[in-house]
This record gives sequence, C-alpha cells and structure tokens, in this order.
Amino acid sequence: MRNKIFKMKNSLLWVAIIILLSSCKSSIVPLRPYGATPSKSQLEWQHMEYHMFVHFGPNTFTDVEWGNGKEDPKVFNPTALDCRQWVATAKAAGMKGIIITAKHHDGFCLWPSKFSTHTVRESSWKNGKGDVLKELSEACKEAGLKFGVYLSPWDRNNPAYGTPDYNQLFANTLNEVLSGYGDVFEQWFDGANGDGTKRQVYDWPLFHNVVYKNQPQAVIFSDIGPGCRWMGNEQGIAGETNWSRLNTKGFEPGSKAPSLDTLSLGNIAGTDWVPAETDVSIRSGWFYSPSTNDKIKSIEQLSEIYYNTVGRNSNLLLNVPADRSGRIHSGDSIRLIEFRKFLDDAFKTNIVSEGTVTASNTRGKSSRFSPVNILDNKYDTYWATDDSIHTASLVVTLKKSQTFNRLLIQEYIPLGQRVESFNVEYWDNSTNRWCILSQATTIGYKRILRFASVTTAKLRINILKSLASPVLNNLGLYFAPELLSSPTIERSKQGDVSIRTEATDATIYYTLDGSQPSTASTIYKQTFALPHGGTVKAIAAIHNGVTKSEVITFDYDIAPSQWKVVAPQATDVARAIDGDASTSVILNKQDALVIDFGKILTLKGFFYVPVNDVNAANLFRCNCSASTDGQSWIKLKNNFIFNNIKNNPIRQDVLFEQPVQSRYIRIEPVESVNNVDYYAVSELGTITR
Ligand code: FUL
Repeated sequence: MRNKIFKMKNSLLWVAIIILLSSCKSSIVPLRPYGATPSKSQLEWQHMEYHMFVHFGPNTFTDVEWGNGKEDPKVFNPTALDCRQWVATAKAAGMKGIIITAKHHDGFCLWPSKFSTHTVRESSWKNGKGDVLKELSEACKEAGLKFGVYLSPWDRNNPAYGTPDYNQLFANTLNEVLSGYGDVFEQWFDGANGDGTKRQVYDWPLFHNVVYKNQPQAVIFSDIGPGCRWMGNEQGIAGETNWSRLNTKGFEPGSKAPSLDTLSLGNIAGTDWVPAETDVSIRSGWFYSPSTNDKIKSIEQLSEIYYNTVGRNSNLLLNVPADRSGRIHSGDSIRLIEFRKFLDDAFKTNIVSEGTVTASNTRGKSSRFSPVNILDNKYDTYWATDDSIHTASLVVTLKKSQTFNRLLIQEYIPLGQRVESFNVEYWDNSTNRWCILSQATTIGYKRILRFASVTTAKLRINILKSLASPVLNNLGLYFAPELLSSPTIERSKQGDVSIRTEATDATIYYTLDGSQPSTASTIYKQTFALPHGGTVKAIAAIHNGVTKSEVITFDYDIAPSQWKVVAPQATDVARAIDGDASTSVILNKQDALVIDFGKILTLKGFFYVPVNDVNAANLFRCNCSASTDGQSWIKLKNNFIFNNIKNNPIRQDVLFEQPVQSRYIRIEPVESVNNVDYYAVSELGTITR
C-alpha cells in the first residue's frame, strides 16, 4: 500500500514537473513569419548576391545597342570564343552565376534554334556548327557556377512578332533553351515590347508555365518578378528604402509595370515576395564596343554600385560584355579582379566577432533568441524580441577601442522583412555620451552603412520602427580602406578646362597626349584652354604619390564658344549648347533644334546628352540634317533611334556614313520617351575628331 502511495506520489510529481516545464516552454510564443516570405529558391538566390550578366550577339560586332533583326547573321563570328575564360573571370571576381543574352531584341539565337533562321547556325562562326549556350552551360557546370538565361520576348527578326502566333513560338523557343542546357537558376525576361511599329500582347502565364515545367527552381526576373524584380534603373542604384515585398496584382512587365519609384522602393505591405535585382553594365553600353575600352567603370564607381545594391538589400547583376574575340576583354577582367581585392580588403576582419552584445529585450528571455546569435556566423540563428516589442536596442561592447567605418546588418528574411528604420550610435569617451553615427530605413537581407571612421569600444543599434518584432541574424563592423577619389574635370563653354579634387592635401597630375598620368606628369595649377578639343587624363595623389586615385579621362570635341541657337526661340534654349551637361532645356516636339557653329566644320557625327533621369522626356527618335548655308539641307539620319535611352539615359554618339561639311545642324524630334509632345536636351555637340 505504502509502495502504491509512494508510486502515486512519484507519478504526480512527474506530472507536475512536466506541466511546469511545458508551461515554461509555452511562455515563448512561437515566432511566426511576418507577411510574404521568400521561397527556398528565392532564398538561395538572395545568398548569391553578385552575378555576371554577359551581353553577346551580333551587336558585339555591329557596334549597336539594339540590333534591328535585319543584320546579316554572318557578322557573328567570334575568333576565339572561350566560355571557360568568362567562367574563370566570374569566379575570380567572386560572382556566383552567369546570365547570358541567349536572345536579345534582334532575335538572334546564340544556339541553333529550330524555331528561328537568325541563329549561330546561320553565322560564320564554326561554320554554323557552334552553340554558345552549350559551351557556357558546360563551363559553368565544370566550375560550379550557376547558369542563367536572358530571352527577350521582343523580337525584331521574327516575322510572327505582333501576330497571335508569336506567343506560342516564343514559348517553344523558351522550352528549347530550358530543356536543353541543364539547370537554370534565373530566367531573365526583358519587358521591352516593340519600337512603336509592332506590339505583342505577351502571354506571360504561358511563358511562366514553360519555365516552371522545365526548371521549377528557377527564379523568374521581370519588372514584377515573380522571382525577383527590376530595380527600375540601369545605373546600379537600389532604393535607400527597399522592401522585398511588392504588389503585383493588376500589373505586367513592360509598360504596365508599377512606377519606377515603386520598383525601387518595393511595397511596405506588398502581398508578394519579389526581391530586387539591380542590373548595370561595367561599361556605358550593354554590348562590347571598342569605343568603350577606356570607359570601364573605375573601382570607385563599382564600389558605389556595390554599396548601393548589395548594401541595400538588392542582388547585383553586373554586365561584363564578351568582346569580338569571344572573350572578356582584359580591361574588364583586370578591373573585376581589382574590385574583388578591394571588397576582400574592405570586409577582411569583422571587428565585432570578439565583442559581446546585449539587448533591451530578448524573446521569452530565451537563449534561443539571444542577441549573441548575431555574432555566431550562422545564418539560421537570430536575435528576436517579444511580439509586442517593435523598438529595441542592441549594445555591442568591444574588447578594446577599435576604428571602423562600415556596419553590415542582416534581417532573418525567412521570417519576413520587418524593420522600417534604425540608427547606430557610438560611445564617445571624450564627452561620455552616445553620438549618432548613422541612420537608415530598411534592412532586409543585407544592409551596409558607410560612415567616416570612428574609434570606440561601444556601439548601440536602435531599431526605431518595425512592422513586427525585429529578427536580426548577423552584424559586422569593418574598417574599409578609403579610396582617394579621382579628380573632377570640367570644361566651360569657352573651352577652358578646370580640374578639382575634394582632397585638400592632394596634388593633381594630368596629360593631354593620351598617356596615363603619373606623378611625373604635369602638375595642375590653373585652368587651361582646350577650345579645339582633346583628351584630358588626370589623377590625384597624396603622400608624395604613395597614394594615388584612379585615372579619370575626358574626351572633348570643339568647344561651343562661337555657337548660336538659330531655332527655336525658347527660353533657356542656350542651355543645350552651354558645355554643361548638368543644365538642360525642354522644347516642344514640333520645334526642331537648329544650331549654327559660326563656321563650316567637317562633321563626323554629333552627340546628344539626354537628361540623366529615367523619367525624363528624352529624345527617342529623330531626324538629323546638315547645311552649309542654313538654306539647303542634307538629311543624314532619318528616324534614328536612340536605343535603350529610356532605361539608360547616357550620352549618345551618332556617326554619319561619311564626314560632311556643315555649318548648321538640325535635329528634328520624331518621338520622345513615353510618347510625350516635348523633349529634353542637356547638351548637343559635334564629333569632328
Ligand atoms: C534592356 C534592354 O533593352 C537592353 O538592351 C539590355 O539588354 C538591358 C539589360 O535590358 O531592357
């Protein structure tokens, strides 16, 4: 009996212990995802961060950005195509995948498609027996790099484009690519739809079905995803606020996409998870051109792009065009490797890893959600607060005072994106108080803040506003070497060149003969005249030349000092020829712009600088005529299209078939971007050199 009672007592005790334990456990409310969250493929894709875009095709050989589909396929003839070299370059650059323009707007297929007669099969390359997709997909596989494809639904070659038959034809083409070359990590859909002459109502559900049937894991890129979205510009800048959620219902890629602002910011309460991808080219154009060999983006420009994309919750798709030999040009590959070294140096040592961290609130006071989890280098462990806590602070204490200028912070996005704003303070020993170091809005997958170097042993991160309890999984503090910025070169309307540097203690050296400037070159002391044009190359140097900036190059043509606007008689029209691309004028579409150079020049062409804004009413199509007397005109360009000016509003050089004698030039607008009845001009100039 006593034994029975003892046994009963004993089991009651166990029941009590179990109840107690389980009640303790249940006091931590399970952490539920907030809003839309990434799929497994989207999460894997987000971890890739940085991939390579390769634009390659007939345009590489014809020096245009958009082929018209009528080009002779024989022009496509790389002399030494080497996809392994592309892959090796991408790998050494730290990129995780390559996306190739399998078919651009000209319709030319880089594989021998049975649905087209404008392909590598019809080209001179390898006597029509080559297949770029095969070579690249195999090279990627060998090296463990992911393979992705760009296919433009807009097709300027296919006669069916603009008819109901085209959608199925494009679906078949897509099917051929997605079933023939192994795994595809990203399917890139361009939203472009005709050049005003033909339009196609795209059957997106059909195209998506083809992708998912063949490649269920593929992330589909378009203006609105569904896998990832366009960032809304081709300049390499993601929104400072960047939500990975987007409302896609009722929208379509292309002209029916959400506004560019929305694409950049995302939607705070968006119903779908559509993270941002920013595509930008290492050169001014997307395709290779010998004219851009000396215009490869500098480390300084690439680092801006990196911080403004990867550092702002966006993946970076950096275009590195293959050249006419079929290799990545040494200028680009060297720059990519230099840039890798720059990033490795910047993020070499995480100063915080030896520090300790405490939080103002820890979910259920549980070690599972402890703030130390943000220092353990594991992706799936994180710090979280109780559900009711939307503002909270983390205090980081370092072992000793350290100097740093970058902060990297990550939200655990499998549970959704939550933080709306935060700031960072450092402990100032001299004044014994917290001082603001930086503040920002969203975090998302990754946010990197840059600030002037600070030396401290204590740092506080304040989550100021969050849609739900914050969940952070990583924190880094780094001391990145600062670059000495390249100088700025400007030339006035009169043709006087001035060179400036922001570094007060720097000396500027320059050359005018095309050679690379060094500390042995001419020291810049004062403005100099360059009215007839020339090439100015300059560097800034400090510490007796031990630290040098990158070289900056400016090519100038004739200065517009003697020029006059003949027509139209509009206010501020002189801004179009003031030698200053930062000023602009808006003119009525029916008014041609006529310039008098004051004397007869031998013109090889002209250049047009649009307003550097994707929303600007830049010229899309124009006619151009020249005259020696302002009475009789020769038409040199008819219906000339500034390809891709809407998305990439950069200087456009237009070359004539042959040089012409001309004192007057007349630019007649035919169509502006977005079809508005006015047009914008920042600068118009001659090409005579
Ligand atoms: C744009 C295209 O029109 C450009 O040529 C380029 O391919 C870029 C990536 O997408 O929409």
